Amino acid sequence: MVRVKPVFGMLGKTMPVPRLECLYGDKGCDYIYSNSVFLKPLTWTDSLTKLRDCITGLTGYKFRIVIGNQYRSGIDSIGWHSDNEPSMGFNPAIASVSLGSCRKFQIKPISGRPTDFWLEHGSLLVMHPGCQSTHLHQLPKTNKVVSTRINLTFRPHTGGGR
Ligand SMILES: O=C(O)CCC(=O)C(=O)O
Repeated sequence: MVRVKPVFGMLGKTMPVPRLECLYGDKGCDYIYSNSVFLKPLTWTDSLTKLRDCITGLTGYKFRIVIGNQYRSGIDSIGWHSDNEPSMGFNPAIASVSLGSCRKFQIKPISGRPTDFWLEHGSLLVMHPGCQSTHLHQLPKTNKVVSTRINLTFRPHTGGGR
């Protein structure tokens, strides 16, 4: 996996993203999030293509990009957010595969209480259409000693607006 260490902008400041990221996908399926991090897709590898097609077979959802996140230790994380970037179209289905260390994943209604899931090696979590409009999710930091975890989120890409 090729990894980048992007920075994102908030309140006029730039800060490092607390994880490593990469994007694979169809040609031209560029991805931007938080109005500041720009990812250009690398060409699908054979393994990622097989995994994508297998998840499509299981779920019926089609995907054009996959974002890889590497959490190097418990300090790496992703804060509360929804995956609502316009490039994925309205109400995207997102399939998330976890590899490596088990980490806590939390999901909550926009103004509700979180539910915890422990995402084990080899698990598949599917966020169905609608989820990104009504819920937020995060992978919090942890004080526990954990080694590397890789997360792959398979996503649609419509190229533009809603
Ligand atoms: O690592 C995870 O399980 C969550 C990743 C995530 O929330 C995202 O890529 O938007």
